[in-house]
Amino acid sequence: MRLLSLLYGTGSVPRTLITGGLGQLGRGLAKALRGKYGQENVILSDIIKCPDATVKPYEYVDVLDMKQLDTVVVTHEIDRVVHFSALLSAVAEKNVPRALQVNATGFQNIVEVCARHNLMLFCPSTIGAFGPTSPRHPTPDLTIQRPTTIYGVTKVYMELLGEYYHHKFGVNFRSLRFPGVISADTKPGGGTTDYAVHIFHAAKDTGHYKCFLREDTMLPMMYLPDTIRSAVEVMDVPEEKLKLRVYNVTAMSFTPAQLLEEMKPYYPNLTVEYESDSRQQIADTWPEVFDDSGARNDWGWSHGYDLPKLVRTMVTRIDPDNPHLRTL
Ligand code: AKB
Repeated sequence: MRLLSLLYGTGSVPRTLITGGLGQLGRGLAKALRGKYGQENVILSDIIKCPDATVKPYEYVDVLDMKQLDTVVVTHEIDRVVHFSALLSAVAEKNVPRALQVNATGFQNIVEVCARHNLMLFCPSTIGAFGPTSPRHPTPDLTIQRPTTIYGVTKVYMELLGEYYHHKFGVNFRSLRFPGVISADTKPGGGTTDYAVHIFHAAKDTGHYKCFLREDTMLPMMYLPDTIRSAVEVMDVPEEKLKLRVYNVTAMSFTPAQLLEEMKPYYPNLTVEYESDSRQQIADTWPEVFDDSGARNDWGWSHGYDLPKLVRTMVTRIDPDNPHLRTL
């Protein structure tokens, strides 16, 4: 805390505002940051009613309302913003105007507020920021980005606008391109990689899963605690180590068939039928293997969970009475 006080002023530590904080990533990141900086120094926010006291401090914040953003930043003396508000790939395709509002206008508002109040800004990007003309196996940090989804288009806009505000106005903008994020306690909200979470619940509840992607669809993935740690780490990287403002990060790549194979020892009777829908067209344009050597070399990123460890941990969290956990 003493070093933090030197950095952020006497007796103070960085105060963080998390937007879209009640989605898949917000609570986990808030917990990590609150452990590091103190409960009162991390403000979760979203546009739904505070669900319970454990998420507090909590504020209603609509990222489309500039005045409200200014007010919350000033009132809570915010130093950093983690901007999670966004529509994910599949839901964004179903409501393009809303995706443009939340993902593009919402980010414009946030980066402008960060410039105005001199705040650090972390905003995640995604494998979805690449498209059919990008190299897919592996996909490097710097390459062609011509996504064909509105989600991807708005995320490329976010990356470019963040970089522009960095060089034009000095905003300390940082971003990581996340792969599919697999979580046990929180659910993803309408993405193309969601099958890799749904299958664990279906395995426990019914023993059968209808997968909306083909069995050979390879996508990069990561377990939530690794995702959160990568965000915490990149916000702390000294400026001189950052060669990019936006880095790829990943942990593994697998197909639905490979995930099923890894789950079989825990669920020998699990059956999966494959019936691909519109999400298949999205997945077919995304990276299969993500090259995150930039993050590994420049600031020491390393993942903690590979596929076997991910599967065991998910089964332990979601289905703690699974009898095979004791013997495997
Ligand atoms: C999605 O599938 O839309 C997200 C992502 C990879 O960004 N999980």
